[in-house]
Amino acid sequence: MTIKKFQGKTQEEAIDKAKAEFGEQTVIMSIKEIKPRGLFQIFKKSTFEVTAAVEEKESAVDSTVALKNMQKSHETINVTADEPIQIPLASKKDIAQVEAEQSAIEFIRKNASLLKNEDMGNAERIEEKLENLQSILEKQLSAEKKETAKEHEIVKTDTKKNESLAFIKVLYETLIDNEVNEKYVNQIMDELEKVNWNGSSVDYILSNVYQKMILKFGESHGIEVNGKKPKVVFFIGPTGVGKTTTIAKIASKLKVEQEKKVAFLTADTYRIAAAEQLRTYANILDTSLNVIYSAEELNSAIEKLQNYDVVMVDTTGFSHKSTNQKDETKNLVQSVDEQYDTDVYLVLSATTKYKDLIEICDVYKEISDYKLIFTKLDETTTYGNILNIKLYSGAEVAYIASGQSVPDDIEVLNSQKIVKRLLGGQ
Ligand SMILES: Nc1nc2c(ncn2[C@@H]2O[C@H](COP(=O)(O)OP(=O)(O)O)[C@@H](O)[C@H]2O)c(=O)[nH]1
Ligand SMILES: [Mg+2]
Repeated sequence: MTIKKFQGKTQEEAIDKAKAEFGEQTVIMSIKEIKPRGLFQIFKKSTFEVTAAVEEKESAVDSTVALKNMQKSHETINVTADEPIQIPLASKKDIAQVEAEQSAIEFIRKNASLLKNEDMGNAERIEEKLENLQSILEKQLSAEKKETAKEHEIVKTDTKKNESLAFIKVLYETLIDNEVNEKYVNQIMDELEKVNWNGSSVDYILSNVYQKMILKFGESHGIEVNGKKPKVVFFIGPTGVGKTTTIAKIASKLKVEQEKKVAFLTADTYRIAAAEQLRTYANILDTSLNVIYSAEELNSAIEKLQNYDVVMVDTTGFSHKSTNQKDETKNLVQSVDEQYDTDVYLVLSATTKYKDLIEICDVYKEISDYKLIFTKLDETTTYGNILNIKLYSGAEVAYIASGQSVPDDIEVLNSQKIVKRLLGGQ
């Protein structure tokens, strides 16, 4: 499959351009209105951008006619709606394909609700669900095969293709709905093109995309304390993202679950209440807290903590536009003595806009390489930015936090859970 964008003054013009290049086989994946920007925007009209796809292999029957008809009246497929989806009939010739398409959509609705109904179970249960999807599909397909007369073979082959195409469209829209950046959605679809999806079962396509996305997330680890003591761990990031709360959560887990000795240092002397907030946690966790007022004090402070496993360093949050404070944090992180095993975590809120996250990633990269922690997943319904930023930065997403509760609301990223969620599960 090849995917490309076309622009036009009207939707029709953009679609026509797509057809002119891709031919009648074109499948319109999405239509986006681009509002004019700038000073004179009120005098300008919107333009339209169409994302179109085409299969490279020629097929005996035009398998996309029905799908395109459906798209004209249903820009998005509401996979959760209870009422059956009506597909407008183009001509008698297409009826068989339209029926096939309708059964495909019906089928996808069932699969989608299966994904949606499941709670965030453990990895095995997710795999189990994928297997369930497969067995449901196999039953449906074998039932179809039995009732198929020889003369209908072509249409049935085509039904499979329609199913695949419609399902790919649903996946595409689900990822976009979850705010996975279009660039990355197209990348995933391009990779799918390399496997032989054509006529593959819906379940085959789903597990393929699922596995590819899990590979994109890669491995995630919590803080590992194996090497030389103490390990020094910095938490950097914008104001209010949850650095201090995250430190308390992780420290508590390290202490209780791994019986590690944890000490706190804070360089956040910018706000009066900041050190006090960490002191409160230090008291609850019965751990030591030292305040450092300059980068020069860092190594002597760590030196006094030689019998601790981990020293967690809280820093002043700063806006990615503030160069002064960036330099201070950079000095601090870079002044740590080389003898210490060091980790730097950039803490980001999942509620921050994609564009700002990109800028934050860039600015904090000047301080150090980092791993990522996403907080406030409980405050957003779309997790696309976690994948976007993972792919943009190439950094490991180590932890995710989904609430204010210390220490419960944090965990090492489970890519299977996140991917399932991005694919429409809950
Ligand atoms: N809803 C929600 N709130 C969080 C989460 N993590 C931190 N917070 C809250 O965000 C606010 C700022 O947290 P804080 O740790 O002081 O942020 P810092 O300025 O980066 O140190 C506090 O009210 C926290 O309780 C989270 O995962 N979900
Ligand atoms: Mg703080």
